[in-house]
Amino acid sequence: MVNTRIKGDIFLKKVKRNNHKLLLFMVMVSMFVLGACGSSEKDAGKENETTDQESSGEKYVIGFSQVGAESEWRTANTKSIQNAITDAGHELKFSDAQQKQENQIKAIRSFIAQKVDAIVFSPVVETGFETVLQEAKDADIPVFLSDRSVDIDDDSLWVTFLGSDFIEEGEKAANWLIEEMADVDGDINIVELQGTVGSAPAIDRKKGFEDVLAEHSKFKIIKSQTGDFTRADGKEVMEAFLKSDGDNIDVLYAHNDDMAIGAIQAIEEYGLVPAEDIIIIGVDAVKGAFEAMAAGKMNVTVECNPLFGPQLVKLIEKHLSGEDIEKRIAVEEDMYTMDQAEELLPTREY
Ligand code: GYE
Repeated sequence: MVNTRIKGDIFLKKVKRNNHKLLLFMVMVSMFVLGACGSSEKDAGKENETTDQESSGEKYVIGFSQVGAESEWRTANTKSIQNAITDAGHELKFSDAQQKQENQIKAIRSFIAQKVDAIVFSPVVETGFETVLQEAKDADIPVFLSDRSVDIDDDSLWVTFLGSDFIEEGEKAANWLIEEMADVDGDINIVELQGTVGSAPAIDRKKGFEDVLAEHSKFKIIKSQTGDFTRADGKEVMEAFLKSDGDNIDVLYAHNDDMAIGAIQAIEEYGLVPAEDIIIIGVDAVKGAFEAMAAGKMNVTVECNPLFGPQLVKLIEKHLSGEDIEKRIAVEEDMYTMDQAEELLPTREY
């Protein structure tokens, strides 16, 4: 039987499982439409608007150790932070770690040796940075954790962590799926593409998703493997999933949109219809996901806003001019479904 999509909020989708064919109507949830503007660069800096006047006007040297260039999200985040630093008149020392921890440790040591005024650090993984962060502290150089956090007990090793709540993102993905599948009886088989092993977003997006689904026994995660947050790996791992589980897969949960987009290609090459035969859930809400959703190939993406450069720079200026700032600052986020994609695509900033 061929699936039929009805334009508008309601569409018909077929879910295949254990040789049974089930039909279900799904009401696309429009409550997520609220406040799409939460992701704008302007909003990201809103919290600290008043500090504009308070800022001492001093110029600082800021070292920025970035994870890499693995995704659309990362590219947008790098630009946002670089521009915010230089636009404010500060000097930027930038290092791309190419997703390798040892490169980050070297970069931070080099920033310390150069006696920068502050270090911005997006840790590729959560563990193994105690020693180098202690070295920064001993040298009296404040460290600002950006985007990803570390799993270290001594929180005096950094000033603040500015980034998203990844557990909440995983929970949002699971809650959307529960609602979407409310009328389906029987097992729903999920494959999961994890982000970089040991990274905060991979650990937390997995946990948030699993914890919510644990209360609903029909959801089964039948395969879960890393795709390292890249399109190429997302495609390759999805190919392997399809090879072993083919027509049994009902849902793909990808920890970022790039992996989802790579997987969509694998699904099409395998001869299945993405977003119909297999429901596709991504995270980030990058333009590529909006394009895939507008083309009817992806169902939903949970927003993770990378445009917090201005907010971060204000925090650095505040701290260096002696003001107190909170230890944890979250970025506000939303989520978007296929039916919103065409309308919102032109307004997306990343
Ligand atoms: O979701 C992914 C990127 O740390 C939030 O890293 C970030 C994640 C983002 O590679 O696309």
